[in-house]
Amino acid sequence: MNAQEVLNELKRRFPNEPEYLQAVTEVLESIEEVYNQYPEFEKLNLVERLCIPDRIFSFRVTWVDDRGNVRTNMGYRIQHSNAIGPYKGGIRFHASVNPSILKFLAFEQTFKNALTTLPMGGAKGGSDFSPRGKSNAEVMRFCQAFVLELWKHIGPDTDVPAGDIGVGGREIAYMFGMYKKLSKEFTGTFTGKGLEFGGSLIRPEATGYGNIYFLLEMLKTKNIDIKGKVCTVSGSGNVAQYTVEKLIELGAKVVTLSDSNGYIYDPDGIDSEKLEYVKELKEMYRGRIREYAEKYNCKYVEGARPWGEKCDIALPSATQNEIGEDDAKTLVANGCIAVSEGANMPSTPAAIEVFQNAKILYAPGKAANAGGVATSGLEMTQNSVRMSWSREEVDAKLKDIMQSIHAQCVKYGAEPDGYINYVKGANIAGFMKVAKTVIVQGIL
Ligand code: NDP
Ligand code: 2IT
Repeated sequence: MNAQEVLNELKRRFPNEPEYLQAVTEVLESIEEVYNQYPEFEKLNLVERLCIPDRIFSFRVTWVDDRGNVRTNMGYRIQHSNAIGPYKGGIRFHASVNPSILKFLAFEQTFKNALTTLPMGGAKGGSDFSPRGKSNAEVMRFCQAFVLELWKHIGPDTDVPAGDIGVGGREIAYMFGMYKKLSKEFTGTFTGKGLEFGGSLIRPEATGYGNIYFLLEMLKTKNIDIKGKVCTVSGSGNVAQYTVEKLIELGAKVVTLSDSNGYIYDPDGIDSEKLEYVKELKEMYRGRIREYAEKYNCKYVEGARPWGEKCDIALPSATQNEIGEDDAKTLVANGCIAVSEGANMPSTPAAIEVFQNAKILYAPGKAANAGGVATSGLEMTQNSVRMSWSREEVDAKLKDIMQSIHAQCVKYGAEPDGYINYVKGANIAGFMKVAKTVIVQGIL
């Protein structure tokens, strides 16, 4: 089967998995040209083998809420590929989690991890449990119940989970604690751990910082200075916060943040003091972004995303499909020159087409947000040698990795007119690395 036939077959077999099919379609369309140059791929059925995960675990998670009621949620771990290293990828806790979303994330993770230059396979897991509105004790009991099932399938050289939406330092610590108790071993099986028990400096910052390091590389290709640029950021969680932190440091002006209820617009720009408030609001009080607008007396728009606000650079950092075709048209019409994705697959295929047709700088998540998992890889290395590197060392390595990912995108994505198609570049570089490895390891 050629790439198009495989895609049709996947559509027939998994009709109820739109996010998975969306991610697969994007990759297969952009590798088709290269794929056709390798006739041996077809006989080996390589595309199908790379699109279907190695295995999927699903299980019931049973826990007790604060009122003594017994509750259930679904738990999942999708191990997509361990061709180039142990399975590696985050855990998402959000009411919307389902197999299609986790399959798209595990698939993307495999090629993203290949781009990092570090030896990591791809995986993703999670639950339809939402930590929002739950007490600390409830979150702890849920995390423990989740790991009671998950622990059998993970390990420092098998599969190493980390955070994602709804899973930050608090959840990782609870999961790590339970894993340690069950396995009777203190290992680096989770990344994003607290600094006191094996975590790496810069891991919390890494996805946001990495996205800006990637953005700087893109801007450099056009000799554009980031200083003074107006930026819109969506989300207000881990990725959004450290994206804003780096932008402030570099002299850019961030005017928006959001959560699932709405967005704030602060025309004066979010400064360091306001950002500290956001971090406290989100991490300690677990409040809503609306409260920012009340405190700083600025605009709050309920039920909307920030893409209608005029900006030079947009940094989607919340969730998948948060920029639709109309949003993309508005961004371009308002003079946006660059979109760099902190979130995974935040732009719909139609939105990506708008950005590329307008020839603006556009970086897909699997390239731009790879700094998070790359620094997880650095955490694994530090755990293996039982050492901790300094902030400067980790930050320098993160910068190097983001520059290397950018170079791979340019190598495989530069078009005859000079426009860099980062989607094509990232997909070809990631896919070819995994594909060649799968071939030499035999039919498995
Ligand atoms: P957090 O849980 O810390 O923050 C998520 C933010 O996005 C919150 O503000 C949340 O609002 C908002 N959000 C979540 N779901 C939705 C939704 N359905 N609609 C609108 N807003 C939503 O997660 P992260 O910052 O870690 O993750 C953000 C994105 O970055 C995700 O796409 C994730 O996959 C990706 N990513 C994360 C990495 C990491 O290291 N953490 C690495 C690479 C990518 P609310 O509080 O209302 O839910
Ligand atoms: O989407 C991602 O790359 C992450 N959520 C981070 C995964 C990791 O293993 O650090």
